[in-house]
Amino acid sequence: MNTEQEAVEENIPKVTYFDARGRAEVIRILLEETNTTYHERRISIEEWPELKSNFTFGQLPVYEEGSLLLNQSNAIYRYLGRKFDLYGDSMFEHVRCDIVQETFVDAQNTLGGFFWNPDFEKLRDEFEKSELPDLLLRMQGLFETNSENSGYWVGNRLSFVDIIAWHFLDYVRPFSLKTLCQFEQLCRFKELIEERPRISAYLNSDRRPKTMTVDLAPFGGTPETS
Ligand SMILES: N[C@@H](CCC(=O)N[C@@H](CS)C(=O)NCC(=O)O)C(=O)O
Repeated sequence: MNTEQEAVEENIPKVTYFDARGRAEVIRILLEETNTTYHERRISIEEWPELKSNFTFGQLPVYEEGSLLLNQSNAIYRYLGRKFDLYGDSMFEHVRCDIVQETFVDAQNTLGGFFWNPDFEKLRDEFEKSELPDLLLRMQGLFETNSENSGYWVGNRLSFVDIIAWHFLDYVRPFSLKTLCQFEQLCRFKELIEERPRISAYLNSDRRPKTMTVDLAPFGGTPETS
């Protein structure tokens, strides 16, 4: 095992986040898929208040690679997309990656906001019946506009936004599998990603955090909801 100093010298990526999947999970999966050695620092909720001020933005995730230190999860995802050539093959595919990413930022904010809503239990039936199917229908509509019809969101090969899309769908799964299953194309896509050998190995490993969110969230912080 490399020491932290050796990791910096060797430019080994280091991901700092809480002990949950959350916004770091796309980063972890991109590193796993590309067979990249990486280190993690997982901060507990108890130790966070004391450590928060050590981080420039006071928030996580933080991604380090040698002297590079990056904040803002979506910028980190784009960086990894460029670094690993997972950002489409043309100008058009590049902007389609951006569109898909932005769409999932909106969707993730909606779903994440709902999972953290103190009135979650009061609102869950209505959300499941109307808002969630509307959201997934719009997603499936966007998925269908990939002219390559390849099973991926952009062009005919994997891009970083496939991992973002997968992560969102995997966030929906414990909340309402039955709603997700109504969207056959999205479910087929989800399986396609899960069948990739390195991703499958990661998903079934102890490396994967056990829960979607930290246990402060009304939904998502327990193994039963993950
Ligand atoms: N726009 C930022 C938001 C980061 C963010 O909200 N991080 C949360 C965890 S998901 C956090 O650090 N919360 C602890 C805090 O704000 O004290 C990003 O996408 O990275």
